[in-house]
Amino acid sequence: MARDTDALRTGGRRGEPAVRDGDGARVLLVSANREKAPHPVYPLALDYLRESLQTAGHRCAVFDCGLAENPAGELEAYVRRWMPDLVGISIRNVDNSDSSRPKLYVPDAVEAVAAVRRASEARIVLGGSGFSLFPHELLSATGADMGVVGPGESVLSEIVSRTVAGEDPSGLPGLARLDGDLFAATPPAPPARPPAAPGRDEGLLRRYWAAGGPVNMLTSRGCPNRCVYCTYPMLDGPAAWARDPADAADEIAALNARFGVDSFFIADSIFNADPLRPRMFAGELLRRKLKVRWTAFFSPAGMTADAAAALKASGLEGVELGAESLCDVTLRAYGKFFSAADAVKCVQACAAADLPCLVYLILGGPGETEETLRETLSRALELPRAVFTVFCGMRIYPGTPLHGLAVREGIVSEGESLLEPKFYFSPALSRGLLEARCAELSRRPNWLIAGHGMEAREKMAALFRASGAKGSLWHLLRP
Ligand code: B12
Repeated sequence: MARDTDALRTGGRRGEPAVRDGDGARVLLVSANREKAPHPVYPLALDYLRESLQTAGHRCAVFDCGLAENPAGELEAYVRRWMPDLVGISIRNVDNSDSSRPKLYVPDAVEAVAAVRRASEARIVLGGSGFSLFPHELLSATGADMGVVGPGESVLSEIVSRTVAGEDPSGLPGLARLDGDLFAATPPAPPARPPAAPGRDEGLLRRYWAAGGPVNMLTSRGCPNRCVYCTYPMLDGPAAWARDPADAADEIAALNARFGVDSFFIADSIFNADPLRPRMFAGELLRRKLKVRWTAFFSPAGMTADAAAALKASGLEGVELGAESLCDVTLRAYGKFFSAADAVKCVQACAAADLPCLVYLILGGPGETEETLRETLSRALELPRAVFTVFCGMRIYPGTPLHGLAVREGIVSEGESLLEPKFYFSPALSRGLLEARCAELSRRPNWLIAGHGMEAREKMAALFRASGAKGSLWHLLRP
């Protein structure tokens, strides 16, 4: 599905052959993501990129592979008609981080680049979280001209301006290139402070909302933590910016009034990294008397029943809790700064406020033993009214402390590519035992365990969505 966003604004030339305007370049932004689970995710990155390109005087169109029936064919045809000067392709996911049922998305990106190449000689620039984690591998797999590691909004518009002026973009922050076997990348830019709210692509937004997933938005960027396996601080920087909660609430009010959207996913790395902001945000929503629901990723430390009640009153429909383990030994090995008691208190606080809570667990990572696993699971089974989402083994990402550990322990070798996912399983825990425990737990309706009956659950969720259910659905599994 494609949109010329200028045409949306002016009612003009969608799909017509390109006519040189003399006022900036024609940039096509492509989202390569076709994943529909747990819900189709609106390509928010493209709004940030488009906003900055249009501010710099360039003309933008958007093509979303996730909404196309025949993505490669439709993209090729669109490029032939729209004739972009440069094409930016966003690669959000490379795989689903699931050791038991790995799904690889790189072929979708390779297909998108090939489709553009068949239709045009336009420069192709890659970006997105998936690209940022594997720039060398993805430039090599796709043959794209260059890519941007990290936040792309200011860099992409600079690349476009320089490219149309016939200048070399070398040296721009995060610019990655592959020349023969020679890979070079400059350090990424910190995420630029965004506009109060990025302009949305109306057509896309309506289609995503009709598909039923919560609509995403950001209220902050950056992650101050250093969990051993996690990519967030690399993707977002340590603590980049936080919007005024009043601006964020205004964005919700505007999307609600304009599109009728009433379910939102705050896509911040950790929504309560600053413990004061959630209540300020909730206060702003309450002040506007909005009838909306929202969800976000929370860290356990500091949640009280009072805070949970205040957040619930503002429309928080569920806390997505990044606990990962409920055993202090394992939490320390995972690089967490909170304790098992913090996580338990957080779930209890949510239950006391009748606020649904989805607890994320990663079982079998570094430091896990039979004993630590038993401790986590017995605590989990005592938690009141929680839903669990469980991954077994840890996806190893380049440049993380886990990667270093995996090399030292001989689980992966030093220069080995991790694009095809590799997982760390604690050598001190039997895989058979872990599997057996997961198989048992997966019979409980409130335990979502990767590799254990998830296809059936995803089908069920798709049926619910087809019958009009909107927003996050996991809280329907709450005991
Ligand atoms: C929120 C989130 C979710 C939510 C999304 C809810 C929603 N409705 O939005 C949920 C929980 C549903 C989810 C699900 C999944 N997620 Co997720 N998610 C995130 C998270 C935390 C934020 C993503 C986001 O929206 N960021 C805000 C936008 C604006 O940033 P951005 O997309 O990175 O774009 C910027 C840059 O990348 C760059 N850029 C982007 N595109 C382009 C293009 C060009 C040309 C250029 C130059 C630059 C550029 O500029 C943009 C603006 O600065 C990231 C981790 C993170 N901190 O980034 C993981 C992350 C993207 N998810 C990931 C994964 C794997 C998934 C899943 C496949 C499964 C899973 N196991 O979680 C599913 C897939 C869902 C789908 N349908 O695609 C991985 C992807 C890496 C990988 N292994 O492939 C990440 C990076 C986390 C991780 N494990 O490291 N996710």
